[in-house]
Amino acid sequence: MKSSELRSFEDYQKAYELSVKEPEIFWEEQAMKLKWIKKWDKTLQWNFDEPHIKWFEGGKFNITENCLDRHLEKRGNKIALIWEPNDPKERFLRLTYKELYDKVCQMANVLKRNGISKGDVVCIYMPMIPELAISVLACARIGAIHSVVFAGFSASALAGRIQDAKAKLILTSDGLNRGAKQIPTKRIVDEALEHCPSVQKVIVVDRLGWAVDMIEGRDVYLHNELPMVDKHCPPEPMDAEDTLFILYTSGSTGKPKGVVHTIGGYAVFVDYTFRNVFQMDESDIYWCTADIGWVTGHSYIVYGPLLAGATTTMFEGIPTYPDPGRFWQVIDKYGITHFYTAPTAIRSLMAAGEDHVLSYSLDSLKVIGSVGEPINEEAWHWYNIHVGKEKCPIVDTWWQTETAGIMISSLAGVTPTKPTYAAYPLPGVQPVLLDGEGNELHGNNVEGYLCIKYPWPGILRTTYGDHDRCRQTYFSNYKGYYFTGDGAKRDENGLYRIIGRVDDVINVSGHRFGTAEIENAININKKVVESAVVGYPHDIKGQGIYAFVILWNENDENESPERVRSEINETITAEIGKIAKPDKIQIVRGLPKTRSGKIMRRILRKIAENDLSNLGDISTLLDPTVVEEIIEGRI
Ligand code: 7RM
Repeated sequence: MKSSELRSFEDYQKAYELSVKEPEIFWEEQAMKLKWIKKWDKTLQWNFDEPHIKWFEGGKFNITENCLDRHLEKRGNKIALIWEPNDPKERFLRLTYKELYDKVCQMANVLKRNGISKGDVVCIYMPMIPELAISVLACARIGAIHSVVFAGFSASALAGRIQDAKAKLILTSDGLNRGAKQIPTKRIVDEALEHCPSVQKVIVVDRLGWAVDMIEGRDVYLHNELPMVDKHCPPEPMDAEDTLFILYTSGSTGKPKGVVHTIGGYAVFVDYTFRNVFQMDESDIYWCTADIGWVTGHSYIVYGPLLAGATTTMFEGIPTYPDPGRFWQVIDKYGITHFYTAPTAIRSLMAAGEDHVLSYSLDSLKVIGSVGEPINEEAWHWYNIHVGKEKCPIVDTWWQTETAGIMISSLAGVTPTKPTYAAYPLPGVQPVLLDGEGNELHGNNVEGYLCIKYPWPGILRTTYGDHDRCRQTYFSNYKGYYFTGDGAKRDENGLYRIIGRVDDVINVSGHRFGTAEIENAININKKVVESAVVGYPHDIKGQGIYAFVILWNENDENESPERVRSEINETITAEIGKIAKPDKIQIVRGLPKTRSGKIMRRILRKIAENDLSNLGDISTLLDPTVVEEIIEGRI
C-alpha cells in the first residue's frame, strides 16, 4: 500500500486547487498526518516584508518521535537504514527501526552527558557513516540545533561555520574514506578549533582505527561514551517554530549564510513532498546518493524517508570506486526500487561508457530521480534508457537549501514528465515568473525570474544571526515575493523548466559557490592583486569555474604560470576545499572594468564560454584593450 495521497493526475489537480484557495486548510490536513504532542493554535502568520513567517504556532512536536517512535509498533523490525561502505568488500550494515531508535536515544544521551541541552548548537563534521544520520537525529531528539558541515570543506571553511553558529560541541571521525583516498577529518577539526573558542567538546567516531591526537578534557571517543549512558531518552517536546537546524549555503556575497529551518513546518513539508513525489510501497527500498552535508541529504536521506517509515540507504563512497559500475552494483545488491541522484553523476557515468551499466540488471528499479542542477537532454535520455530501462518515471526535482524540500517536480507515475523539465509545482507551492520590472508574467510560453508568491511550511525563516541579510537576499529584489535566484520558463502546458542561476552563484556538480566567495579565497594568495571568477558550461560538472587573475609581479622570471596556478589552487583548497578549485585560471594584466570600477562579468562570461560574437559595447570601458588581451590568452 502506498503512503502517498495523490494517486492520479486528478488527485493532484484537486489538491493543487485547494492548496491555492485554502492554503491553511490544505496544510492543516497534511500536518494532522504527523503526531503532535500538542496541536497548534495558529496555522500561519506571515509577511514577506520583514520577513516574518510562522507555521503551526503553539504546536508541540518532536521530529524524531515522528521518524522513529511512531513507527515502532508497525515497523519495529522493518529495515530503516542500509549502510553501504566505501569498500564493496567491507561488511554493510542494516538497522531496523527499533535498532535505529535505540542508537539515536543512546547518542542523544551521550550528547547530554557532554553538556548539550535544548537550544545548543552542535556541529557535525563527519563522513557518510551511520553515526552521521544518528547524530543528526540525536540532536533533534533533545532539541539541540544541528549544523552539519560537509566533510569536504577545509579547516578554514569549517572554522567560519563553527564561529558563526557558536557551536558548543563537534562530532567528527578520526578520518574518512573517499574512493582510494583517506582524509584526516580529526586533524582538520583540530586545525579549525584553534580559532573556535565556543567549542567545549569533541566527540570522535573511530572509523579507520587511526591513533589521532586527543586533547584531554576536550576530546572523547564515542565508543568510550556509549557504555556510560542509558538506552532510554524521551523526545524533548519542542515548539513548532524552534530551530531544527542551520545549514550553510553560498550566495552572491562572500560569506556563506546559515539557512535556518524550524521544526514543525520542515517536518510537514518534507514528509508530504517525499511521500507524494516518490510514491513508495511499503516494501520498497530507497537510495539517495547525496551527502548528508547538503540539504538533499538532510531532507531526503534522513528526515523524509524516516518520517514516511521507508527504508533509506546511505553510501559512504563515490560513484566511480572501485569502478564506474558502483551505483548499479549497489542497486542490484539491495534491490533498490527508488534511486535519486544528481545530473553530474549521471553525466560522469555516461562518459565512462555503457558497459558498466549494462552488466547489471537494475530490474528492481521503479522510480529514478534527479536533483541539484538542470539536467540536459542527453543525460536525461541516457538515464531513462540505460538506468530506468524506459519503464521508470523520472522525477526531476527542483528545490533549494532555502526551500527545505521539493517545490517543482512531477509525482512519480502520477503527473506528466517531459525531458529537462521539472514539470509542475507541488500542491501548496505557488511559483510565478517575473519580468525585469517585477511584473508577473501570466499565461504560458513565458520566461522570467522564478519567484514564489505564498509561504509553504518549509520556507527558510531567517539566516542565522543576521535577519536583515535574509530579507535582502530573498525578499527585497521583488517586493512581496520570495526570489529563488533562478530563471525559468513555463511551456505551453504550464510545465516549468529551470534554466539556471541568474545571480552570481556558480553551480558546480550541484554544489553552490558564490563568485565573490571564490574570489575572496584567491585574493588571500599574496601574489594576487585582484581576481574575477565566472561560471562556464562544463560537460560533466554542469558549470566549471573560470578565474581571471591579476598578479603583483607578472613579469617575474621565477614565476611560471603553472606554479602560480598551483599555488592559487592550494589557497582555495585551504580556504574552501578542493571542490571549489577553478577548472581554468588565466593570468591577465587587467580586468574589463567600467569607469566606476565595476568588473564587467558579462564580458568575462562570454570569453569563458568562448562566445566572442556578442561582447557588446566595450568602448566605455576604462581600458578597452584589456579585453583583446584576455581573448588572446583565453584557455
Ligand atoms: C536541492 C539543491 C539550489 C540550486 C537551485 C537551482 C539548482 C536544484 C534543480 C536545479 C534545475 C533541478 N539545493 N537546482 N535542483 N536546477 N533543475 N531539478 O540542490 O541549495 O544546493 O541548490 O540548484 O539553481 O537554485 S541547493
